[in-house]
Amino acid sequence: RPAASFDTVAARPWPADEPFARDLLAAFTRRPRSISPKWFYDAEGSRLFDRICELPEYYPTRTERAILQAHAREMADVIGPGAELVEFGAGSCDKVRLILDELREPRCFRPVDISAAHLQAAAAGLRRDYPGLDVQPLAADYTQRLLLPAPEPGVRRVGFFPGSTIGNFTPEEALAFLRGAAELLRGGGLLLGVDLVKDPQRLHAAYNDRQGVTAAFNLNLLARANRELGTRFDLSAFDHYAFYEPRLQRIEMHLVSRCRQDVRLGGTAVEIEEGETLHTESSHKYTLDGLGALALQAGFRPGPAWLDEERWFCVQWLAA
Ligand code: AVJ
Repeated sequence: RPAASFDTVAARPWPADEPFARDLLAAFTRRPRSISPKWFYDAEGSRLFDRICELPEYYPTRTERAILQAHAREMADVIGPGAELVEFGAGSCDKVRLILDELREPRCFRPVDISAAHLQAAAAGLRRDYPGLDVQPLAADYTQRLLLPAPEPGVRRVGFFPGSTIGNFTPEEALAFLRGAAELLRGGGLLLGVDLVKDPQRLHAAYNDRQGVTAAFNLNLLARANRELGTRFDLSAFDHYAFYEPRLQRIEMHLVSRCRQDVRLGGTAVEIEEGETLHTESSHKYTLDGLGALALQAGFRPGPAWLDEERWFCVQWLAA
């Protein structure tokens, strides 16, 4: 291969206006370096996340599903008849089906998700399988204030936020989110899925699976940048590193540089030292008491909590 071939490839123009480009540049120019985990989820990242959910070490998805399966009737009773259901970050809308199957005369279902394409497909599937249900998808970022029409008089609005997605928020962000949700859901409530504090070894294993799927998921952030932004990250120059920090009750995921390296982000040259990290995700774990206190502070009244036998995961009802 002629040595010139590399240099004659015209560099792709840096898409400076794209939100991912802006966030990635900001991530590499602040200290400590960190980026929002929302950028994991392109098509490839979503596929890898689906594989994570099937891993033997990754207990949250199957544990929450078992809790929903075992207690959906009781949950539907707490929600009550004729409710409007709003799911935050609905994705493929598969968990909510366990609730919908037991819910009496739901008035309407509003799945909210940033990915419009994903949402339309999920809504079509729900309309097919629940012919009487009024499905009203909303393509929006649920961390911002949601603009929803006021429910008809007498209709209780109930939120569904499964998957311990709330764990991606810091406690301060979780409080802000819950305050907004309490306001939106006043008179109804929130059904919240939360991963619980447990043996650190178990937590560690869930984010360090033997097949390396979580590592691929983490590294996909840089692979995605290479695909979408034309960066030239060498994926073999970074290690996946995930650990539990008990004092902050959270898993931290990082990409650690294996060597000193220079990367170009458009017009900006970034120097990365050997051992330097990009913090890509935090996944906060809660105790039942900590969750209850946070919910109270946000203006909810904690009600029943459903747990698995091992007490690894919890689906908590919060009355608004
Ligand atoms: C989707 C945020 C709940 O934190 O466990 C899984 C994402 N990251 N493995 C989590 C994730 C690495 C997941 N959440």
